[in-house]
Amino acid sequence: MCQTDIKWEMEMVLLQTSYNNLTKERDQLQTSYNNLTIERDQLQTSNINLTIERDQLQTSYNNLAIERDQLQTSYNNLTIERDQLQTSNINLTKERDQLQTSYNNLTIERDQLQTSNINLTIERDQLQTSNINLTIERDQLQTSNINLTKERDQLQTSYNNLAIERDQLQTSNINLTIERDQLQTSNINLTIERDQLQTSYNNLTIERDQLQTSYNNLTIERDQLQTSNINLTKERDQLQQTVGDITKERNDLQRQLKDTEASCKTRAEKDKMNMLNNGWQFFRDGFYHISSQRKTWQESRNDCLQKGADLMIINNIEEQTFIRQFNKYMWIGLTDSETEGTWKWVDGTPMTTSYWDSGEPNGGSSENCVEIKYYDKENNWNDEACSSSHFWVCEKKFLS
Ligand code: MMA
Ligand code: CA
Repeated sequence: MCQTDIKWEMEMVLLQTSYNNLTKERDQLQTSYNNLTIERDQLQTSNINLTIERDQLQTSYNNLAIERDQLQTSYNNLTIERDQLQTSNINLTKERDQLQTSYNNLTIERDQLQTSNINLTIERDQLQTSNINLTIERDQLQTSNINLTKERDQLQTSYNNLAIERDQLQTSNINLTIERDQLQTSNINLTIERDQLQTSYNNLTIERDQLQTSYNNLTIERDQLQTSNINLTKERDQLQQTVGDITKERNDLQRQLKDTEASCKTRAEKDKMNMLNNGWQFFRDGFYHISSQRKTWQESRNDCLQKGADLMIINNIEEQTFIRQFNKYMWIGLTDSETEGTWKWVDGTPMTTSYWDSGEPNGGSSENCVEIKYYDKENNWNDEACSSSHFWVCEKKFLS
């Protein structure tokens, strides 16, 4: 072969190779063109969607701006309202506190009135009972008095009638005596003039007989009156006897009442002696018992209650001075367990007079019970944890 042919053939191979490469490149470009076309279409679609979304967001932004302005206005109004409510809340709180104070005072007053009402009711009931008994006795005495008055009046009337009758009989007796004397005189004359005056004498005899009859009748009547007088006198005496018996009965009952009262007093004295023998101390109107063991406040109180007493209540300087002389730390009946800071005695009354040691009470809610502590000082109360153990003092009022 000649050299020209070889050269041409090599060029052909080179061309073929370059043609193949170009074809590949074109195919790749074609593929990348297709991909870009797809991408462009997708971007166009996504551009359209974003435009729509942006418009919607613009609208919603405008609406939110309007809403925000409205909320700002309403926020301002609410702020004003809140300030007004705060002011009114402060005033109401003040008012409520004043009402609470006045409510507490009224509750205390009501409790005191209830106690005094109960005592008065008991006293009134006793007075009513004694009034009823006295009314019954008075009514019985009035009835017996009325009956006796009636009987006395009847006896007085019958006595007056008898006196009148007696006076009439005396008058008639005097008259008869005068008549008899005249008859005697006339008889003397008649004896002299007997024959002539026989007729007249007979008449006088008849008249005298009639007078005799009437005199006899009056005598019978008088005897009957005397009998009835005797009977009435007997009846009156029996009634007087009955009145005497009833009076005696009443006096016996009065005596029995006095004896019963005296025996009650003696029993109270005996109770007092019993307590003194059982280790109680008597001071003024009460008995006091000091324990020889130590217990918690509640256990101490239970012991007093079981003895028919309670922990001691100190109402005045005399009691405070009395209890110091025993030289012991002792629980007394004072606590603020119910409401922190409100001290109450075990009978429910609030503490008004107090003898706190300096710096006391200092235990807040962890010290709610009170003990007598430094007995060498007049002011010696200390608030203490109720669960700690101490001696204690019971008090029982003496009802004489
Ligand atoms: C104890 C306790 C308190 C009291 C103080 C007083 C240390 O605590 O009894 O109740 O107040 O003593 O010093
Ligand atoms: Ca204390």
